Amino acid sequence: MIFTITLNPAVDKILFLDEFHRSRTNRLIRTLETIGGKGTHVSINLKLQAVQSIALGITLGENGKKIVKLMEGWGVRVEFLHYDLAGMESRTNYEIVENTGHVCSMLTERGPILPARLTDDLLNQIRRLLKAGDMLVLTGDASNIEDATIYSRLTLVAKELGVKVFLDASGYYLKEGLNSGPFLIKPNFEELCFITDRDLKTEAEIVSALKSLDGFNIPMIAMSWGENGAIVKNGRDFYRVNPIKVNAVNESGCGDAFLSAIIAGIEKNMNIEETLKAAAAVAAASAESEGTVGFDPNRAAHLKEMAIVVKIQ
Ligand code: TA6
Repeated sequence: MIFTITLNPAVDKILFLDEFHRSRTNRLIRTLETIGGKGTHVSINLKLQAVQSIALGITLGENGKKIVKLMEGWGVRVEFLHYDLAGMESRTNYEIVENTGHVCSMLTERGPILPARLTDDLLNQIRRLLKAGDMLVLTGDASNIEDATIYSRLTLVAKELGVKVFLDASGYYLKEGLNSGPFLIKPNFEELCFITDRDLKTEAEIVSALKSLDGFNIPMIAMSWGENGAIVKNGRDFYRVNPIKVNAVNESGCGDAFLSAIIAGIEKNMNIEETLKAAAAVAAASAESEGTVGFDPNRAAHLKEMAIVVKIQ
């Protein structure tokens, strides 16, 4: 079974307008409310690829109950730990989508800092639920957790149980997570520059930076590179995943979609080229949807025909 963990799930409020003007009243065209956070998105995107998963995480208050309802609305099995604690509500994130120039800007709340006993409960839950052969996806913001080693602790507990861990975090949470030896990490370009402390520019420099992480024994590293697609290390092999050009409406969430397709490919025992073509297609189809999550599976299947994956080493 695949489990996703969202330590800081959110409700996303998407605000559509023609063009954003600072220090003026901006009239919204319309708004859209959907599920936020990244583990939540991976579970939903897996569902759209006919792959079951169980969504874990911590929710708080009325907003937390709304998050669970939104997840169930997508038909995802949810086993969040929910708490009603005075003055504590799961966060709301805001995204401004400007039609002019097609710009998407995310404004994320930090949310309330979680008492340590809540993450202890989560650790006990995964000790109870996970077993050898399962996969665990750790992704998204964890700044609501004071312990910056939380992803390492979750990774070590899962590995002791014989579980494969997929880590998509940023900043210090990612750097700290390297030491626990996840099966896969998905840094974007800036995050790879940060964890390797290099000012990368070329594809060759990126491949060399990926090789410089060999000491952490991470079998797979998928570096998303925005409109340049992605560079993926799989064992000792390296692949360039070309982006598929589409009329993007909302690119937020494409990284979660890309990651979900890699996990779906591994779950379905697809070969690496087919898996990466599917990842490019699912990410592109996700960009065509107006929300921060979701895509048309038939459209993704069509786009996969156009996907180009090149083995570069
Ligand atoms: O990737 C898109 C998205 O998941 C949005 O839905 C928004 O909620 C945000 O990113 C959350 O990311 P964070 O890193 O804050 O967990």
